[in-house]
Amino acid sequence: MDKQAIDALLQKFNESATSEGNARVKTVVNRIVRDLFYTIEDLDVTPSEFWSALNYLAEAGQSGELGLLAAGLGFEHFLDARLDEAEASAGLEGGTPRTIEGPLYVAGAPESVGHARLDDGTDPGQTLVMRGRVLDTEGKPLANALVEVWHANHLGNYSYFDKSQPAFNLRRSIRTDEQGNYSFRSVVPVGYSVPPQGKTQALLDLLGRHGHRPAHIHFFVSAPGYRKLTTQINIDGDPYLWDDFAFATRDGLVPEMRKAEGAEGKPYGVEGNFALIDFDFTLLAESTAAPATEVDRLRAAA
Ligand code: MBD
Ligand code: FE
Repeated sequence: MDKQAIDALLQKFNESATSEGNARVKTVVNRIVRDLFYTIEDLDVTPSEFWSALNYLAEAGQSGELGLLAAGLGFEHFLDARLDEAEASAGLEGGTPRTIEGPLYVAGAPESVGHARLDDGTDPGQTLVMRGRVLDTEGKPLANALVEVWHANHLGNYSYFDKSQPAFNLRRSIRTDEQGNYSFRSVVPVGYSVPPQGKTQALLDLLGRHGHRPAHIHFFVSAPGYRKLTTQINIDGDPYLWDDFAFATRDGLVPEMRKAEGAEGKPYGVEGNFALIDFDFTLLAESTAAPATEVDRLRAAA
């Protein structure tokens, strides 16, 4: 079938509408269906291939892996790249780079002011202290900003999704103090890998790709009057640092991790050697000239 014939067929389908519906949904769905019809035509997709794809999506949904798939196919990074572009066009510059949220945030983590300990002392990972300030683009510290942090344990697993970990292990919400400072004590995370027997890995295999992420720490940083920042920092030296299956590593998000002595960390009660990361977050002032950075997305809450 040529494209004109496909368009004529779709035109007839669309004429079957008997009520107004939703204009935005109609525009987007009609476009996607048309593009998929073209794809089926151009690539001569067989009926069996079509049903296999549909079944694949159904199974990925049933096993809760669609968020993982969105990251692995680069959709999440693409949405970031578009937000970056929109901000640049609006002249919004100088903030900490954003990078993807991923599917493993859990709302409701314990909140504290200034400092938090994220681990409960049972995780055998190397002790980590991370600290810094939340700033505006003029370098002015922002008091009472909220730093939400979450990361994997020494096995690359996240609490809540990994039921062997205590509730909110390695997840906290920290308010900056009067000087705009935050700090936390935790353990150095290890990179995540998609479930090896899952639907995401099955597709990655067919694409000749791996499902590994380099070790990273997630953040939401927010303050009234500023654009919410969704980002991550990476642990330098990870073999997958620039080979992330979710394409989230960015310049500016790989801080140095120093070896520090207990004395340097005394305020946090750390004995002996530990890893130390200094990292400031810079928030852009809120603006209506670019799309909102607060994203509606179904998230777990505990
Ligand atoms: C993660 O930890 C993650 O951050 C992403 C983006 C996907 C899967 C697991
Ligand atoms: Fe993650």
